[in-house]
Amino acid sequence: MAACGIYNPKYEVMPSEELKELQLRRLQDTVMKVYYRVPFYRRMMEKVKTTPDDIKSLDDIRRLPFTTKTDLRDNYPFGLFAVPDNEIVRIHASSGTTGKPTVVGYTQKDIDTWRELIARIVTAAGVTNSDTVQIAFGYGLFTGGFGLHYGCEHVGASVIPASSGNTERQLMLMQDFKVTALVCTPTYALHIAEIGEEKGIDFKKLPLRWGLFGGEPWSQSMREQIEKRLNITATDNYGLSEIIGPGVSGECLEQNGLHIAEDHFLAEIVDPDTFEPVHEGEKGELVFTSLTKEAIPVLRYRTRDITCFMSGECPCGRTLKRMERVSGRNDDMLIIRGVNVFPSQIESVLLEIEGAEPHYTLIVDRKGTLDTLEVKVEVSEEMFKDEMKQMEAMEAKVATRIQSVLGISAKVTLVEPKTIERFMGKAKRVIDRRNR
Ligand code: DLL
Repeated sequence: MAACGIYNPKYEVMPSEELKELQLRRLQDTVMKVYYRVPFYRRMMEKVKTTPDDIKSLDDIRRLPFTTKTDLRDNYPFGLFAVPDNEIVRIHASSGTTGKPTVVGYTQKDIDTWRELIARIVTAAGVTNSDTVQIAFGYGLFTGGFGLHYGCEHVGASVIPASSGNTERQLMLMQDFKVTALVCTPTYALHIAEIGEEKGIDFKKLPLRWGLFGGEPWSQSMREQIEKRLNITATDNYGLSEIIGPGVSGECLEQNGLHIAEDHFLAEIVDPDTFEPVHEGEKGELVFTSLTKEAIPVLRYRTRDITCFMSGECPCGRTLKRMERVSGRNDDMLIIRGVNVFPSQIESVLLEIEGAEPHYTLIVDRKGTLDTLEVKVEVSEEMFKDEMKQMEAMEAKVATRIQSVLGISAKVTLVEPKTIERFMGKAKRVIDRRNR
């Protein structure tokens, strides 16, 4: 495995005691600011009878209230801002499925922090000033495009702000501009690979080496597919608008967990039912408190994302704690006949089966009182040309695997190649008809 550089060793390899002291100072400062500047937080803290003076150790974070997406929406658009309007230099928003978007603001210092955090993750993922980076995330209110853009420029890479969509043009740019790194959602990377293959592009002959993917959950098997088809090393990076955007955590070339920018964000993993911290190594909901943000600091923001902290040191030398890849969100988690199912678990099963393509839709419905799950999955061209008998055997095989791995029965329907919708950004793979 190629060794990756470390962008800011002072913080990325900071001894843990020193880091904790820094976090405590920054936490105290943040709590003080929100208490005096944001009426919402003042009220929330009064409710739980906590004042800034109560925060004497990092464990005292548990005395602070949680914040949720609903709180941000209720204070739409700028109610949680902690600085006067004239200090805001950028606004982004994340589109929700319903209603108003969640709005986030940045001061110049926030933008500088963000740029540095992206510089760290892209360096960790192999990108240097010799790279040409194609950013195929949407540029706009979504934090993906602009977020990655400035950080990649900051490390001195040549940045192509391709934005998402128009896949044929993406492929043209990739070839003509000798792109070495692709940045987008994993789903879009796969789509680019697919269209490229259709056009007869041999990715092995291109200088493309790195893929930096994030914005949605993806499985290890999906990573292997993308790496093979695009002939690259693919790393995962994670973030959310409410915290800063991308740059909250990212994998190094060890590809074994995402290092969290702990000097800027204090991470907790809690049991989503009791809100108590989970035991070491257990999965739970990721919660972040911002430590340096000026425009819109957040206390104990419930991300809804499910992961766990990883123990042990990373061979890359970074001391920043690692989290496992996010397996899904607890609000995306399907409960089918009482069994908790993450779409990513089904994806892993599908990708292990020869002939199944990584394009699928999960349809959940209810017949009487019984939940039903249908898995529609595309098959490869070769498989599709096979005899009916073989197709039936494959359907049975997929259903058996789902039953043995997840403990639920599913109706499996194989569909023709290229009939399931492709996505340029985040994929939507679940249709839940139960609550209509
Ligand atoms: O998706 C920020 C981002 C852009 C991250 C580009 C990485 C790359 P939002 O639109 O606010 O922000 O969506 C945040 O997306 O809570 C997760 O559920 C999901 N998510 C983001 N990155 C990952 C990832 C951006 N690497 C929500 N793995 C988060 C799994 C991810 N889920």
